[in-house]
Amino acid sequence: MMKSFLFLSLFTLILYSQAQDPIVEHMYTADPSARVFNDTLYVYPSHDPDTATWFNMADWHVFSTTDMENWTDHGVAFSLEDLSWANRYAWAPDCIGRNGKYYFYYPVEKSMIGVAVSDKPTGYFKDPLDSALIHINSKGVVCDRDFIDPAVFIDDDDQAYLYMGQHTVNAIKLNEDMISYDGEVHHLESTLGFFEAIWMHKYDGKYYLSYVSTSRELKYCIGDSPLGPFEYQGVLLPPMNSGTSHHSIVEYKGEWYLFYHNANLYYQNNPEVTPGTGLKPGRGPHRFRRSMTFQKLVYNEDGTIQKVNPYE
Ligand code: FUB
Repeated sequence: MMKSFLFLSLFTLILYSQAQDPIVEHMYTADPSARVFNDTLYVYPSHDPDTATWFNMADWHVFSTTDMENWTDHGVAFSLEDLSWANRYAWAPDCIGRNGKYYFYYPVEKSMIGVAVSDKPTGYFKDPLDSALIHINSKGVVCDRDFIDPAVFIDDDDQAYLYMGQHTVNAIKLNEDMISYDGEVHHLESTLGFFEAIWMHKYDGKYYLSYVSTSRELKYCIGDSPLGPFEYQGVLLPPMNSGTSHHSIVEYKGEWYLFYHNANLYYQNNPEVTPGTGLKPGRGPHRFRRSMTFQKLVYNEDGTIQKVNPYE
């Protein structure tokens, strides 16, 4: 018994002494959506409050880097205070550039997705609709839990797609104006063990749909079209010590990166607290005071992606 306890303690120590560091330390950040605009990498995360004991987020900051080492916080780019139609849960956002404008998609109230627009990737963004772009009661939406986690993707033919949902993946085709859609809601397969945090990217002509699964592992599948069907490929990242690990995948300066979050900044700031493990993250503030990080992603020759080891 004592032997296995010693082994476990040592294992935990090794796990956490090697875990990935937060890329910003002055605030808690989660759900990082990384994008490249004009040779600069921008990250659009959620902002977990310093004293959070639940997902009570209220605004969004934008961060940028040109060397993957030094990060600039551009400050608040959009806030719940800017909305007349929602006042809770400023969760995982995403952003994309098109025709000289930047479109910031964000979930609120666990039931609505909004869009805000700016001339700059750092904002300030403005709500052009004064209402949600799509919400849980919109015609065609199927979502058996929260309606969250928008992720935007523009294909090579210029068609833009917005994915969102929890447990069920809803996808819409955005119109050219990026602030409306064609009225139809598509539903992607429910057989992939999808939980939340969908991300779409294209590599070598194939569509990669990655997501946090019901086992809290980050998984991915590949298809020949942005709306599927998709074939399951495997796990990209094991469960994190924060319970959630919402990610994004981006190519920058010839390298591919996986951005995600863990609870390492919380444990760094609270050394008296014993960390949970990825599989058993436990209950506590670490689940709501998260920190974004990233690692390189490596493709195999056949287009599959090597599993990331977050402890190396
Ligand atoms: O940050 C709030 C929620 O936690 C996100 O919407 C999920 O993806 C999870 O990371």
